[in-house]
Amino acid sequence: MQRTLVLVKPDGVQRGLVGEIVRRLEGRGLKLMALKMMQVNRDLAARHYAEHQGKSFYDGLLDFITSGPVVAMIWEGREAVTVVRSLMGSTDPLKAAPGTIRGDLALDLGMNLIHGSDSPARAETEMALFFSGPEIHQYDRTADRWIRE
Ligand code: D4T
Repeated sequence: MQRTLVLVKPDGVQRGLVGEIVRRLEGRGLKLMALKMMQVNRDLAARHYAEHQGKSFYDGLLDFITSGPVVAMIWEGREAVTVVRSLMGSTDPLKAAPGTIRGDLALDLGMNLIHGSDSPARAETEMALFFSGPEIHQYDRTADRWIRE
């Protein structure tokens, strides 16, 4: 079963949207495997956003993601990477469809509430950046027989 890393970014924590975002992911049927609130330091931010190094928005992006606590999560489910990305909506909230997290709750590219891994390979890298093995929970969820055929 596929897993993906999700971050509620500092704007989502400050705006009290952690519960709303978790509710949407849980409601879809995704399974929560790990969750913690944490402060992202500059080193972790640089490793997480390494692909953007050198771009015009890179420094601001690091300032933003380190500006307050985030809530980091691992979610599991069929095609979890794609499912989470579709629930998030487009990177630019102005282009995100209504019904998506960004399309319903955000306005600005630099304050887009949520991160989700953009490929299964990135998900593996990012999960290892944010979580150690014992923080990831293995458990049976009784509702799964009503979610998965
Ligand atoms: P993240 O990585 O935060 O989940 O966002 P996305 O996967 O949807 O988008 P991304 O990696 O292309 O961008 C990372 C992050 O940078 C901000 N950003 C992006 C920005 O401030 N200005 C820009 O021009 C772009 C492209 C928003 C998300």
